[in-house]
Amino acid sequence: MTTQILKSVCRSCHGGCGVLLHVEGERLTRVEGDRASPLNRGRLCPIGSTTLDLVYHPDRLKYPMRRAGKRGEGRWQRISWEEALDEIAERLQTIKREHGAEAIAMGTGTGRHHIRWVSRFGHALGTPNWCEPGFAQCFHPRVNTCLATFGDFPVCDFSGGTPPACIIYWGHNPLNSGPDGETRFNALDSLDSNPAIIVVDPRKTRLAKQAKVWLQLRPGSDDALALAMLNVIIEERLHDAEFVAQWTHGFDALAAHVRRYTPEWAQPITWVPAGKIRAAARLYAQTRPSMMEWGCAIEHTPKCIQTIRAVSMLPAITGNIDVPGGWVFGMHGLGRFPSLIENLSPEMNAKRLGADRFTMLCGEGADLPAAHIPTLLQAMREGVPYPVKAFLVFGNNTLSTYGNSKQVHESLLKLDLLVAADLFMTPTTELADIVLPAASWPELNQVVGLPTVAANVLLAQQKAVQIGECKSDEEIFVALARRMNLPVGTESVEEVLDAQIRKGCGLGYEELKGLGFHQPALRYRKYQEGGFKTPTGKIELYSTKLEKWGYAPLPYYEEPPESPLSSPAIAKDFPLVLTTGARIPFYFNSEHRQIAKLRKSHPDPIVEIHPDTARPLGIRNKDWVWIETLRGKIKQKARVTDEIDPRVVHIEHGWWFPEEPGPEHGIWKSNANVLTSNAPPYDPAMGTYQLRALLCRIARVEEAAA
Ligand SMILES: Nc1nc2c(c(=O)[nH]1)N[C@H]1C(S)=C(S)[C@@H](COP(=O)(O)OP(=O)(O)OC[C@H]3O[C@@H](n4cnc5c(=O)[nH]c(N)nc54)[C@H](O)[C@@H]3O)O[C@H]1N2
Ligand SMILES: Nc1nc2c(c(=O)[nH]1)N[C@H]1C(S)=C(S)[C@@H](COP(=O)(O)OP(=O)(O)OC[C@H]3O[C@@H](n4cnc5c(=O)[nH]c(N)nc54)[C@H](O)[C@@H]3O)O[C@H]1N2
Ligand code: SF4
Ligand SMILES: [Mo]
Repeated sequence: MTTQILKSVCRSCHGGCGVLLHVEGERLTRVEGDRASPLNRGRLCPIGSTTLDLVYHPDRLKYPMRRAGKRGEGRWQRISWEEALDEIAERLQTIKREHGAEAIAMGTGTGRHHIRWVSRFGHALGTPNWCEPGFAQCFHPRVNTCLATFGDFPVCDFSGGTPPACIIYWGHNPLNSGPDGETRFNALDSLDSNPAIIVVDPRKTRLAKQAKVWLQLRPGSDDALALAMLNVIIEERLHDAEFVAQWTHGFDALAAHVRRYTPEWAQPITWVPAGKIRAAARLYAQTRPSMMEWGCAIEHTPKCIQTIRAVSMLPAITGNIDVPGGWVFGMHGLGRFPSLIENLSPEMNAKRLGADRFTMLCGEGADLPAAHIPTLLQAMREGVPYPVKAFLVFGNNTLSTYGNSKQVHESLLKLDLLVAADLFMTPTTELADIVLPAASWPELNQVVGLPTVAANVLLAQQKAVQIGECKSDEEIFVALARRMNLPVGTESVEEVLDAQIRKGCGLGYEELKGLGFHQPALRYRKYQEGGFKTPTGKIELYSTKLEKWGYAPLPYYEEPPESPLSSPAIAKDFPLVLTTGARIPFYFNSEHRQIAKLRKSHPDPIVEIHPDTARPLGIRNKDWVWIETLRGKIKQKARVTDEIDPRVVHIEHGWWFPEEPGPEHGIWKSNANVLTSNAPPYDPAMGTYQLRALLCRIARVEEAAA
């Protein structure tokens, strides 16, 4: 049989690695890294390498199903797509008629191929309520903050050929996780030129071991640390005075503001010695060009917008902006996605849950406004401020990755209609009324511009195989929009893709498919052509936008609500600082536990504990350990290691056990979000809740219970 080879792009994480899909007849036989791709040069990570095991996994959902017994009873009836779409369309029309379109909410997961299609369908339907667990907690706080500060979203210049002299990794471990919308291979290759490394991380990661300066901070104190570094750079006049004078707004106000935030002030807050803070600030400011690699760790505490603002000012005042080997703005090679938000009236936009408070998540300050999850869950549970009756989840294991899983469970049970599209049965799809079988990435057509927002490289994804009756999420939305006779959102998927790339770079989808990828030449110092896209035309150290929206125009320090400093009474019973969710190279968030080869490499959830903390509690390496917070208790397996501060424990997130019986599949055993809270206070602008830097206590699990 002849083998056909299709160029495509892996999307098992946020994506990016170029691949060659080998197809024999109807079957995908090999997934090979594409050596021509600038994002991976032929390499694939463990997850990408097991794509065939994902596509052909025996547990894949292959046809639509309707719940046969009570909700969550685990009894299902196979139905046709016709029946599934008819039933969903009819039930949505009824809810819309009786409660208004806003009573229907859409949900999805992080940065997937179809993420923008979820909000597009919601907007076509007329509802402003769509959400994603990362929108207030991951990446989008950085995007929206940078849009306010810089007028665009900066990314690391991995592709321009100028190596960085210094890289600072702030709460980010791209060797395990891959930066958002880039690939880990570029991050790995950037180490080849032997840059000076600074790491800000409570755990001694591989990068921390290689670092010139490792700042082992207390989780949740990133704002204090960033402010102290700004203090040192400005007080010692290590900033780029010329760039600052010409291209920033509010430097004098910032300088006066950070004078109080000395390294000596920061030491007891951050647990980092003042001398180390000074050393890091000096090294960073004096070694140029330098890259800032930052991650979601700074977005998992309330008040994240001000933390991000403070961290982002380090590259700004040192002039590492839009320069070779530094932070650069993108070429935006992909046109704007047609979100159809214009289909919502101003009144409907104002009804978005959270829009009354969180301008940078739900309103004018958001690149793409989304609903505030805790407010949405409350609307499901209590009908306040108005009822939400239906939730359509396309690619998110809600019980696993939203904060406060027990409350999420309670909220989902109150719905009239829960529809879930996924690759597999999960503890969340088990609660649905209708389950839809989604196509995985080699089964669908798409385009992607990476890094996300910047779109310096455009890649085409193409359908290589058909599995069962699976449909791509995009196709499901088009089919539903047509069935419901919606006024917009009914064009074919390929029409939308084609128009979007044509707008960005002039190529059509078919042409891009043939090329595999397209990389427009990167230009630097683009701000010289017309300033920064902010109200003042400069980088706004003092933010006129935040001020206008009623938020602090200069960054400040504030303790997370649950911490040894802010809640010493809780700390008496829960003395350890808990951080969660450092990424695992073998899994993407809650996924892939059913892929045998990956599971073999990382069979159990791991809690990291320092030997001095473990010993008095009788905890040895590989013991199962209870981890308990005010919200609840779970168990994970101990890794006793001096690579973590004795006052901190780290647990993994995303754990459930596909091999255990449904409907729960062990979701309550080791799930980090049994321990987290989604209660206020929230970030005033973004509505962010606290997923990390909480308080906990630990105990050995006795043999019988293990
Ligand atoms: N293989 C794989 N890749 C992934 C993912 C995955 O699940 N698996 N998930 C994707 C997603 S959704 C995201 S958002 C990114 C996340 O990717 P990253 O941003 O890299 O996130 P983490 O690895 O969680 O965080 C990096 C480091 O932050 C440290 N850290 C923990 N708490 C704090 C703190 O309070 N302050 C600071 N400064 N550091 C802290 C952790 O010890 C960890 O080493 O990765 C994406 N890529
Ligand atoms: N405690 C704690 N909680 C966290 C985090 C943390 O660090 N700590 N991290 C947070 C962050 S940064 C993020 S981004 C979120 C991640 O949260 P999500 O991105 O929502 O990740 P999952 O919950 O794993 O949901 C992904 C689901 O999509 C399914 N899927 C995969 N591909 C497709 C597809 O093409 N179509 C469809 N329909 N389904 C598909 C998978 O099988 C899986 O069930 O978690 C957040 N939650
Ligand atoms: S890093 Fe992401 S895109 Fe690359 S092979 Fe792994 S899962 Fe696929
Ligand atoms: Mo994320």
